[in-house]
Order: sequence, then structure tokens, then C-alpha cells
Amino acid sequence: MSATIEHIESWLVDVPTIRPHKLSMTTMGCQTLVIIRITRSDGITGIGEATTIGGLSYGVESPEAIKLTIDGYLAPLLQGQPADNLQALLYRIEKSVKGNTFAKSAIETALLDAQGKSLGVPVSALLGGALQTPIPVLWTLASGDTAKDIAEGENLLASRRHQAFKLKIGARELATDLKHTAAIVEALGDRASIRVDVNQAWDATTGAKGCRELAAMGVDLIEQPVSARDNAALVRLSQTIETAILADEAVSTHFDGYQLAQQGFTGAYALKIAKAGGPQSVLKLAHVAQAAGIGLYGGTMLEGSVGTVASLHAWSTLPLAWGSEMFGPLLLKDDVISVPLTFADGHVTLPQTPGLGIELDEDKLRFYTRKG
Ligand code: MUC
Ligand code: MG
Repeated sequence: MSATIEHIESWLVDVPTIRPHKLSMTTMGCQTLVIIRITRSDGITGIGEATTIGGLSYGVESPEAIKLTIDGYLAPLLQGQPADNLQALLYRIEKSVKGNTFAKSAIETALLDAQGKSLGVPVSALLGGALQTPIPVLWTLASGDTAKDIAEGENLLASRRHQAFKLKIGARELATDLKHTAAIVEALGDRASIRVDVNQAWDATTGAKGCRELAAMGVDLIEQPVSARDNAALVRLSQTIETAILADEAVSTHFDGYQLAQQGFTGAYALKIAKAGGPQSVLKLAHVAQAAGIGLYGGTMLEGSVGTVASLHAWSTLPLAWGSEMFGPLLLKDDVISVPLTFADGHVTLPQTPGLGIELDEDKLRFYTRKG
């Protein structure tokens, strides 16, 4: 008899960041990981994780809501079901639960982990096979202070951990942000690729002026300069600015990706498992982008190691024109997996053992789990 899904546990795990991480809409001093574990009747377990950024300031699901959705809606749909048919399980969820892609992503990840362990293959093999295993990874300079960012970038170049940096701008006046970016391009731009993420902060007029100036100073990629509700402006920028435009908040699922491509967008999509509903679901968006001639970028919702590895398995199956930003675990003061990932030479390595290829550190999990 085939194994069934027995139970699903979930924890809110609060891990401090190594320094304040300043984005246009929030400053993070801590990241909440929603960690889950699925246990099957044959004893096989699968782990998953969901994160968002700054409570409800980035996405529409808070960590607390993600846990509630998993415990109250997704787990009951899975309990007692045959465990070995991933598509059947995901279809069952899709029929009954609208949206909630962050919560679904944790579940899809844990199901893939368990399935990989049961078949003795890594998740990347379940997704069709890896094209690349060390995956390029940049670092985000976001201390909020130009001199500190330059010093941080210098250290990372000297240790050879990263060769590309993303700057978080948009919280301040345009002129201040442009001065900040120009100083970093001037200091590090001959040795590193410099990109910016505006996180939707500019209106269409500021976006046009800001993007023209960023392109002129040699920025390599401009992420979500305008509101996710203003695709017309995003499309115009992608067609008129010489530097490539990266759509992030504007594209979550393959439906959004198809629509934006139809509207004439050129540039690249930031893929994120949380936005799409998991490591398998996000590949649908990647394939739509490929069909439309849009470049691929492995994006992060500042996941911890579990969500980062889940994403890496998906990214490994794709040609990533713009690399990835899967540095989340490095932004956190501690880790809840037993063997941390290896970051070196601008790349992160993908575990190769069955499933995700990682194990939870139970003591750390207990220590950082929110009490009460
Ligand atoms: C975002 O908007 O892309 C990714 C890297 C980072 O520093 O913030 C995230 C969110
Ligand atoms: Mg972004």
C-alpha cells in the first residue's frame, strides 16, 4: 500500500539579521521563517519554508497568516491522502484554495523534499535535472549608509564571496538616491556588476528620469522602478531605457508573466518561489518568460536556508541570464539547518543528496521558535 500523508507541523521562527536591512518600504532587523514538516505514514519527512518581508509591507500574506493558512486549510486537505503523487496533491490544493502562494510554496517544497527522499533523487532531478549546480549569487548592499555600503562591498570583493551587488533605493529623494548609487558605481563598478531595486517607489515621471540617469552612470539592471499596478509605465521603461528592467512585484505567477509579455515588456523577470507557489510552480513562469524572450533571474523573498535551497533546485534547471540573489541565509545571524550552504567565488553550491539535501537542526529550531 502506498504511503499517506500523516501530519503537518509548522513553526514561526524569528532569526535576527546581521545588520538592519533597509528597503524602500521597511527596515528589517529580524526575519520570520515559517518552517513546516510533513510526515508520511512510511516515516519519510519533508521540510519546507515560507518567508515574506517586513510583516505586510511587501506581500499580502503575513508570517502569522501563512501559518494559519497551512494549519487550518492546506494541512487538512493533505492529511490521509496518498503521498506519492505530487501533481494530484497540488491539484487538490489548487481547486480549494485561491491565492496564498507563500503558504502553498512551503507545502510544495515539503512535498518535493519528501518525494525526492522517497525516490532517492535530489529535488532538481524531480524538476527535470540541473543545468548548473554552483549558482551565481549577488549580495544586497542596504545598510542605508553610502560609506558603510562601500566598505561592505570592498570586504566582500576582497574575500571573493560576491562579484555583483544590488542596492536598495527608493526610500529617499531621487537626487539623494542617485548620488548614493553614483558613489557606489564609482567605488566598486569596475570590479562588480551594480544593480538597483527601487521596490515600486517611483511614479512614472520620476521613473523615467531616474532610470535614464541610472543607465547613464552604468547600472546594469533596474528592478521594479514603478508600482506593480502601473505595468504601462514598466513596459515603456523596458522599451526606452538602455539598461535592462527587471520586473519583480509586477510578476508573481505565469498568468502575470504572460500578461506583461503580451503588453510588450522586454527585460527580465525576478522569479520567486513565494510569489508563484513553490519550486515547481515557479518554473511555469520561467517557461512563459523563455517563450517571450524575457531573461530569467533567481529572486529571493529573503528566505532562510530551507527556502533558499528549494529555490536553488528550481534555478538549477534554468539558464539564468542575470544569475540569482539567493544570499538570504547570509543576512541572518544564525541558521536552522545542520550544515550551512557554501558561498564562495560569487556562487552558492546546491546540495546533491536526495530531496532538498538538508536537515533541520532541532535545537536551533526550538531556540528560535516564537513562544506563545
Ligand atoms: C526584493 O524586493 O527583491 C531581495 C533582495 C533583497 O535585498 O530584498 C529582496 C526583496
Ligand atoms: Mg525586488
